[in-house]
Amino acid sequence: MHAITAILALAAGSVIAAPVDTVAERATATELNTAAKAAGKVYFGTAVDNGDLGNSQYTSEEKNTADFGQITPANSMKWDAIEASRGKFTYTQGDVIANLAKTNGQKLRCHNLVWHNQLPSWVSSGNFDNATLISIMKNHITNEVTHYKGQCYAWDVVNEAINDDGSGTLRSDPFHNTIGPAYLPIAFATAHAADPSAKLYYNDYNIETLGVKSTAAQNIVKMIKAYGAPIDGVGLQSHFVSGSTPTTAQQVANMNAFTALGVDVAITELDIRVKTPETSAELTQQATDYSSTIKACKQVSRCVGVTLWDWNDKNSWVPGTFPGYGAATPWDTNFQKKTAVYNAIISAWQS
Ligand code: 9MR
Repeated sequence: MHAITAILALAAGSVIAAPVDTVAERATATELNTAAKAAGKVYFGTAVDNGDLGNSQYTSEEKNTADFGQITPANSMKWDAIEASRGKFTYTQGDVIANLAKTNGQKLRCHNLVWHNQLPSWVSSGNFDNATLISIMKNHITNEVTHYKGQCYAWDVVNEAINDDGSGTLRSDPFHNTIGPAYLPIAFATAHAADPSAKLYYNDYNIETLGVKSTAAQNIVKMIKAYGAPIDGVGLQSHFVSGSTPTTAQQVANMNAFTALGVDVAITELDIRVKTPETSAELTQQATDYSSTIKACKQVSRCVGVTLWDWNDKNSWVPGTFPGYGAATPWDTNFQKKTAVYNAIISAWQS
């Protein structure tokens, strides 16, 4: 009991509840989400993919809210899953993840509404004119955001709109090619109208340090606001490579450039891949790299939380996309915690 409380309790001749002792609370916050919250964050979370839910080892950890206070559907809320053919909306798989969040008491980051990838061919090859594509995009957003109204802490409204070739230009995709850059503010305004209380994010990769692509993302924030549309945050995906992960200071400087524009930031898809088969030296480096990123979020008050993409190496997208790399998450392929990585994350929240 707190010393002063003990004295008061003695004086009153009865035991009264101890006040919250922040120092003690921090010391006992030894899981990923409890530690993040003790550090003042809204959540620590993970991507969850529908195809992985058949495994009981997966589901028992996925719903462990001490580690994961937030989940993001890895695939089942994307355009190809929701509106595979024009005007036909299918929410079955997305609802599975939304219901998991509800049942387990986890926040839901909804992902995503407008993206050049996982876009059905009726949209990507439709050759629609400007007015028609605007109406298709608005209809998709309105329908999906309305379906999940009240359930999404945040929506990734537009995903990966910027070219990854160092040019800082907007991608050549059906939305940009047909509607022009205005598709971004139109998408944000439409999402806001459908669920005014969801936080609306622009989400991208390779925007985690200052540079051409980060500047382009900052310009997107400015443009959306200049059009009079709302934007609440920027998602820094953070798909990193161990040994070349940006330093805490680099990530903090970058986060500050976004928050100076009046938006939150979140680390939305964190994983740190290593060359496989991984050595213990590489795993030690990986623990340091996880720590650098968590410390950056800790230091920036408007960094609201961190999401892993995914939480274990068995279900991670990395080996399938980057041959020769893997082991990118804090749990191994047998769902065993990598203690060094896990503890590095906790210590970083407590630093
Ligand atoms: O994790 C997702 C994987 O299962 C899909 O095959 C892939 C297809 O594009 O998308 C993955 O998630 C991506 C996310 O939606 C956006 N940022 C990059 C992620 C990894 O590719």
